[in-house]
Amino acid sequence: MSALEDLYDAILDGRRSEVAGLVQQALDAGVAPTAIVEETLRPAMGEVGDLFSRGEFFLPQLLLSASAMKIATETLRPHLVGTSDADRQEAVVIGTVQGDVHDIGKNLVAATLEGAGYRVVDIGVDASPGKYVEAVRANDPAVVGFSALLSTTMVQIPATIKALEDAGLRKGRVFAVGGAPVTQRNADEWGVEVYAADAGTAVRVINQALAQRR
Ligand code: B1M
Repeated sequence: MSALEDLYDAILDGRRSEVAGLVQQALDAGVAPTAIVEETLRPAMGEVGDLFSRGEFFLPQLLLSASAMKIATETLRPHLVGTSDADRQEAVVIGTVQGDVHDIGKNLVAATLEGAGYRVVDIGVDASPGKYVEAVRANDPAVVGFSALLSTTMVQIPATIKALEDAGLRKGRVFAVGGAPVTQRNADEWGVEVYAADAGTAVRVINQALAQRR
C-alpha cells in the first residue's frame, strides 16, 4: 500500500498519530502538496461526510477524522506557505461566515494565498458581518474571501456582502467565495468576482482578477 493510500485510511479512521509521518512520506516521494490535498485528503474527508450522512459515522468519528485532517494540513502548511518569491503586499481578509465552524478548507486557501505572497488576515470561523466590516476597515484589503460549508450558512455570504456595501467598503475590491455548497452560479447571483472550487484555483483566479484591475 502506498503512503497516500495509507494516509487516506488514516484520515478515515482518525488515526492521528500516523498522519504527519504519512504526509511526510508522500512529500519525500515527490508528491506535490496540492495533490496530497486534492487527491487524497479532500476525498477522504468527502467519504467521512458521506458516511456521516448515511448514519454510518457519528459525531465523535467525524471529529476524530477532522482532527487527523488538521494534523495533515498543519504538516503541509510550511510547504504551501513560502512557495513563492512574490511579495505582493496586497492584503486578503478571509473567514468562514457566521454560524459556520468549518475551517479546514478555509485554512488551506489562506495558506496557499500566503504562499503566493499575499498578506493574509484570517478572521477565523463564525465571522459575523460586523467582524468582516471591522477587518476590512482596519486592513484595506484588495481581496475579501468568504468560505461556507453548510447550505444553511452560505446565505450569510450575500448578507455579509450587503453589510460591506452598506458600510461603503465594497468598491475596488475583489470578492472571492468557496466551500462545498457554493457554486459559480451563486457567485454570479451575488455579484462576486471569484468563485473557486479548490485552493489552487482560488489563488490563480484571484491573481487574474487583480491583474485585470491594474
Ligand atoms: Co460538517 N458538514 N458539520 N463538520 N463536515 C459537512 C460540510 C457535510 C457536507 C457532511 C455531510 O453531512 N455529508 C454537512 C453539510 C450538509 C449541508 O449543509 N449541505 C455537515 C454538517 C451537517 C455538519 C453539522 C451540522 C453536523 C452536526 O452537528 N449535526 C455541524 C455544523 C457545525 C457548524 O458549522 N455550525 C458540522 C460539524 C463538523 C465538524 C466540527 C465535526 C467538522 C469541521 C472541523 C473543522 O473544520 N475544524 C466537520 C467536517 C470535517 C465536515 C466534512 C466531513 C469535511 C469538511 C472538510 O474539512 N473537507 C464535510 C463533508 C464534505 O465537505 N464533503 C462536512 C476538506 C476540505 C479540504 O475541503 O472544506 O471543501 P473543503 O475546502 C476546499 C474547497 O471547498 C475550497 O478549497 C478548499 C481546499 O481545496 N474552499 C474555498 C473552501 N473555502 C473556500 C474559500 C474560497 C475559495 C475556495 O474563497 C474565499
